[in-house]
Amino acid sequence: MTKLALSSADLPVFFEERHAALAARLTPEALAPLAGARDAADVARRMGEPLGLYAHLIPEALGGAPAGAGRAADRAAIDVRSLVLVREALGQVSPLADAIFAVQGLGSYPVVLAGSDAQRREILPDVLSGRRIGAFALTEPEAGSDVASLRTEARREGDGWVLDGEKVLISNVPLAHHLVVFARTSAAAPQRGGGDAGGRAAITAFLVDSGAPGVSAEPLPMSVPHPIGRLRFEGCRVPDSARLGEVGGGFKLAMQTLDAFRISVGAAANGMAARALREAIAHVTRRRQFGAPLSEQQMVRAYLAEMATELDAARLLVARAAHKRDTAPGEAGGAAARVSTEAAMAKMFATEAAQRIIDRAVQLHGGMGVIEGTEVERLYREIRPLRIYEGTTEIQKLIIAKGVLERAAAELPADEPPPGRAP
Ligand code: COS
Repeated sequence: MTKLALSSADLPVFFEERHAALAARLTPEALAPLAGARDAADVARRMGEPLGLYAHLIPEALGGAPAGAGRAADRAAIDVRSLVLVREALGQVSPLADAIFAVQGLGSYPVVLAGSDAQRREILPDVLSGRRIGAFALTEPEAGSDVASLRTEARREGDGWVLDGEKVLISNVPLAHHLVVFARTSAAAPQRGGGDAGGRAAITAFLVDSGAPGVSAEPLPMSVPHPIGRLRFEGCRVPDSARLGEVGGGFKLAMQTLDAFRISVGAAANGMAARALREAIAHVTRRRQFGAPLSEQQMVRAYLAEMATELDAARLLVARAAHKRDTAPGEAGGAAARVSTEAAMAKMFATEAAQRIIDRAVQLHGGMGVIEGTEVERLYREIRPLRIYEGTTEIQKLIIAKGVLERAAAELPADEPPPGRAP
């Protein structure tokens, strides 16, 4: 492999010179130590040093990469287009590295966004170097898509909090040094669908050491190499200074984090799809059947046409969402613009398209496509979790529909009835 397929080359309108410089550093040779590696701890360390990839998760003021002109006032500025390029590259070279990188982001961005100066200084320089790995402990056995119904409890006791509950399907658990834990801080009972003081408004985030007394972890085996596990909190005592942001601010913090990182899930899917397309092209041009290379067959060409078009459409949606997130005027105080709808479109379309593209690549390989260890067989297993994690395709559809309806309502003249309603 001489070059990786990265969007900054094909879609320069969405990217800047510094992105081209980053893309030039993301070569197969530079990332070769990650390719095929199965030791998650080693992969996690290497992405810190020597590769320096975690710099794209940390604001420039704390030693991270610059987020571009006009973002100086935003103390939480990270550049989502850089995340897109890194994850497109990792998706092509090592989906294991990609997953660890993404969760390092989920486990540190809440600190970037809402951490006190002390928390930021304690955590982020070590995240940057890879000496510290983070995890994002949101999902529970009874609260996956329905975040607002989570049950892990944080009880006020003295000048601190006591955490009790269980988290499951938490990536990076076997490696993580710190956990961003979302817990219920109100006495009100959780309610399905949240939406009131018993749901969203009762959730608070905490920064918890994975080795703290009262925390236990258990790995869960997955169908692909991926560090993931279960966490139990039993009388886990933390000081109030472990709180991340406001009491009751946890739901919004989780959503803000997911908004930024969902775009990059689409990018990882595009990387895996690009790799599958390349493998498929190599195979059909080499493999001869009926006296000619497979690539001479019209049906094979139709597959290639669909795969390439879907991949380009996905890359456009991802680049659009990332560009808007990085450049659109945000909230007062310089915070990034909200791009929930565009992020959900990018995540949903790219992951679904990648699944179809990789499935076609398997089909084009014939029987070899299902032999364990071939590239397309591995990609077929690696792509599957992306349609689920950081919000399922079905949840993305809810977010998109809500955004579209809100936009339509906002554009209506005041005296017109909402769409679908009789005057
Ligand atoms: N930035 C800032 N605020 C946000 C936000 C964002 N990106 N997203 C939501 N909010 C705010 C909303 O503005 C709203 O606040 P107000 O009540 O003050 O208006 C509040 O949060 C609730 O938002 P929303 O109405 O969209 O929430 P819903 O309860 O309707 O839907 C879903 C929530 C289902 C979309 C959410 O629970 C979700 O994303 N679930 C999937 C969770 C997930 O991805 N899990 C994987 C875990 S990580 S592997």
